[in-house]
Amino acid sequence: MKSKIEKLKSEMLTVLKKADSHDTVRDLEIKYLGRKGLFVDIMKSLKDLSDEDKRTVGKLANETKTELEVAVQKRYAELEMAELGEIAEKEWLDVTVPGKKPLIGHRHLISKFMDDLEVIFAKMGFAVAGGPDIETEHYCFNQLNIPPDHPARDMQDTFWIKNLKDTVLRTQTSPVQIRYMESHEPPVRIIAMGRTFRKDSDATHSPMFHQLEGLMVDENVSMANLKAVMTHVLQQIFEDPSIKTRFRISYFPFVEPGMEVDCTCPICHGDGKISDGTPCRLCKQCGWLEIAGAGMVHPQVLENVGYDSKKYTGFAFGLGLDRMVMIKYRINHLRLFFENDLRFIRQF
Ligand code: FA5
Repeated sequence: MKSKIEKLKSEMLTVLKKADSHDTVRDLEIKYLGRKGLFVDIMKSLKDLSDEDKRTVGKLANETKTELEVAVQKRYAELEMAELGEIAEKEWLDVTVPGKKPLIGHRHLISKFMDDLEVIFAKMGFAVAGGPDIETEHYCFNQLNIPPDHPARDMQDTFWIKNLKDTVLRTQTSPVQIRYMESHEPPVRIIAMGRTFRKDSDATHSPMFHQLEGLMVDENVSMANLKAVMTHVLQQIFEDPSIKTRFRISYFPFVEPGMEVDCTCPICHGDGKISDGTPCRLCKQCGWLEIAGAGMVHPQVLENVGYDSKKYTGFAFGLGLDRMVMIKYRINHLRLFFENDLRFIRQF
């Protein structure tokens, strides 16, 4: 019996030494020392021995079992150390190497321009409102006096959403006027900025562009207020107090009268030529730049949202933001804004 114990011990120690993974050691532990293991078989057969042998052999068996248990734990520890050593070898790092500087991005020129506008308008008491890019025909056209058969719809040919009835990518920020007035009583003094979409594409027209809508409604709001606001805002945008504005009659179905707002060219200051006498290319020598659509809110639009058009009047305007950024930063093609060429973006 003693030799059986010794044999089992040396056999287990031999295989244990060769075990090279945690799982293999675990398998050996179960095979030899587990509840149904080979050692238990030996313990069971002790009962057939004489009392004297039971004592001596039993003692040997217990000692050997303890010895093997210790050997198993030692092997686990050895394997773990080896594994840690391997990780340390593979994954070492030199803490003295200078760190890598993360690339810090910045806001896109158009987003920055929008932030600046928000500040300019906030100083005049305008709050910021918003509306969805995907708009219903009801808000984008009908409520703005542009029914389905109106020719003004042709000027804003746009993208209709398949499978969503009467839904378009908004062609203008003007629907925010309606949404805001429907949920607020006058006085109203808001701007709304965001993406707008049309079926357009050339150097000064892109399928996606940005607009800023302005709306002020109260008792006694007049054209004089519109002129003052537009002039002040344009002087602030171009950081030039000598900028002048002019208002030319035009047509938008949701304002009456409607007009185009021009401002003096920030390069030639209205002269048509720059200081050395060369013709101004930005304004094509005319001295003026077309900047916005505007007008007094049509009484029908006020009635559409439940306002009393006898009591309240208002003005509205819509600025094309991309064009303004092009003028301010002398950028010659709209495409540059959306191509994501970092050489362009990092300049601003
Ligand atoms: C409008 O969109 C009216 N909603 C503006 C308005 C608001 C009038 C409130 C009256 C009262 P218009 O279609 O002219 O108007 O567009 C306004 C500006 O958007 C243009 O002056 C132009 O700067 C810009 N714009 C229009 N289409 C494009 C385009 N495809 N790409 C870039 N900018 C564009």
